[in-house]
Amino acid sequence: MKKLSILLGSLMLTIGVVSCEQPKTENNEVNTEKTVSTDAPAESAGNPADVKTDGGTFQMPGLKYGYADLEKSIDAKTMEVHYSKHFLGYANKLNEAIKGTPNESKSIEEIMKTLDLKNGALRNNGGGYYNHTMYFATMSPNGGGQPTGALADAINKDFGSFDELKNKLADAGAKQFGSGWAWLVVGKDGKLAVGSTANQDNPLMPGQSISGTPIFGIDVWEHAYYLRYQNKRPDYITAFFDVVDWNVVGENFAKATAK
Ligand code: MN3
Repeated sequence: MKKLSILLGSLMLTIGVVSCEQPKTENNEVNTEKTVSTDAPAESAGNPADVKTDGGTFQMPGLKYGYADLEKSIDAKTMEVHYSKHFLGYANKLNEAIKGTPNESKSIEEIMKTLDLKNGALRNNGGGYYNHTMYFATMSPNGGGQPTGALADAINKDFGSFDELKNKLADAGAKQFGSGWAWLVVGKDGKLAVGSTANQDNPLMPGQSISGTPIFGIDVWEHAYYLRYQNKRPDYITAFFDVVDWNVVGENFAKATAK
């Protein structure tokens, strides 16, 4: 009897361990594999070029790649929903928010710099438009690798190395509480700096903990990564570096430092 209860006890323990721990790791692994190998092609039916605003000052910028082309880091469905639903929503609501106001004739950068933080619609949707324009433009299927030229020199000077910059960006993204963005900016002093902002705020807006001209931003809202990475934001950030187009970031750097 004693033997039986010990046997039963250890059996229950085994079941307990299996049912508690296995799904965690297995689900994530299965999801990742599934997304990469089978789901993605069928889901990549949408065409970014078909995504248009309802009219107004600001339009969708388009993508230089298809939704499924960044599969190594981000699944097609996430890309499609992010661009054709979230980004489009910000663009339409931004156009609504500025209709009939002096902001209609301003650039998005000017709108950000002169923003009244109490204007919630303009703050969220103007920020959403500016941030996502930069985000989607700095990704490429041929991304990854390292920055070159003047940007690489500045990174080495201001951070010590490219790896150190990546660590700082990953840290800023991981530590941002709730939804937000991790940024690489050129500060007023001409130096590169890393920080984060909440929601759709950005370093062009007044009153942020990091100030300057953004040249690169990582969207750390769950909608940017949840399908594949679930709660593992740091894994998404690590994978994101494999699709960063450092040439575009380099162009942003050149513009930001040209004045
Ligand atoms: Mn987003």
